[in-house]
Amino acid sequence: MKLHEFPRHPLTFGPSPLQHLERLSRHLGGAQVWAKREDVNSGLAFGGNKVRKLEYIVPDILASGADTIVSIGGYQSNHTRQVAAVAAHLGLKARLVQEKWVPWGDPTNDQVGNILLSRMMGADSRLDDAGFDIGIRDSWKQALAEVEAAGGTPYPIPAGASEHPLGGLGFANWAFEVAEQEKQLGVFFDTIVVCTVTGSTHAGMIAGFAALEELTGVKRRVLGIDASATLEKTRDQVARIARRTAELIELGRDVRDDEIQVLEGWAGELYGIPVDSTMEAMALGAQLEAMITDPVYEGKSLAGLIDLVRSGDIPASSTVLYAHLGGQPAINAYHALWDPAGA
Ligand code: 5PA
Repeated sequence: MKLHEFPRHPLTFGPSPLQHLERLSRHLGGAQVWAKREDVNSGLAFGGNKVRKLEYIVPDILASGADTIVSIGGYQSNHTRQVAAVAAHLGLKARLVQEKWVPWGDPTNDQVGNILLSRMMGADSRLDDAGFDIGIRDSWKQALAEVEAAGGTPYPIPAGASEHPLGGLGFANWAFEVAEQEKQLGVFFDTIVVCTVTGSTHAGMIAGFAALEELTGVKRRVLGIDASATLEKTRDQVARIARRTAELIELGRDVRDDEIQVLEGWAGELYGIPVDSTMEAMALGAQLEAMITDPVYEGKSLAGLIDLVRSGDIPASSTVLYAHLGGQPAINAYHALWDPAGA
């Protein structure tokens, strides 16, 4: 099937806004930097990148007759909050496994921000001690079995919806949305910068921009900035999902290796723990543009963009698009980073 033939259940306001980050661009003194704001893409509990992925998964959820969506993430998972939101919106239940993905000492880490929102929306959110891993987890399989044993009908959505067969479609479509907005605004983004962890956001973009390249002959760079700190797993997952999504939307050729670029250098040692470059990027975004980013994902990809522009790897002649994928609710669990009294 071609991409536009896949059923899509609308959960977003429409195309997400594009914003020219003029003060940040001037400060960096190189490429023109724009943002596409998935952090304000929906009215469902602050939106974010998972809402877009879920637009293509909801028709399958509804067709399955399930009454409970079962998913997984860290304590401060944005993904599980968006699953809880979509479940509430559809009148379904959500059973969420929240693992201890981040060794972060804040005593409210499992109480505020995303997890608070999920609970407020009625999700059955349960903590699990397991550490970070983007793969398929036993705790998630067990939650599925428990829902069934209790007489429910579960619908499984793995971490970040990435391993779901339809998980790449939302951001494949994002590429076409960008192309449409470029026409309206008279701009062209030769480079896209996106945070990547479970992989289907970046992978979907790779498939979508490859399909666009087939139609127009125009190439661009889609740079994934690793924020997993488990680089090889993320790289494998991005490549696999990009190829799977390309096949699904009938790209008609293989995805080339040069189209799959997951860059390292900004994740730090551990998923979920900010480093100096993350802190500087978050401060620049907030203080120059009032654009709020989080220390787990978007602060790290913004740090990547800033360095690539400063070093000229993204040249001054470029117009670069930063995909802001959301994630702000988690900052509540990281308040110590800005506490004047120190962490
Ligand atoms: C997440 C993911 P992918 O997982 O599709 O690579 O997206 C990375 C990403 N930015 C980027 C934000 C704000 C994100 O929330 N979050 C996960 C979560 O559980 O929230 C899937 C890890």
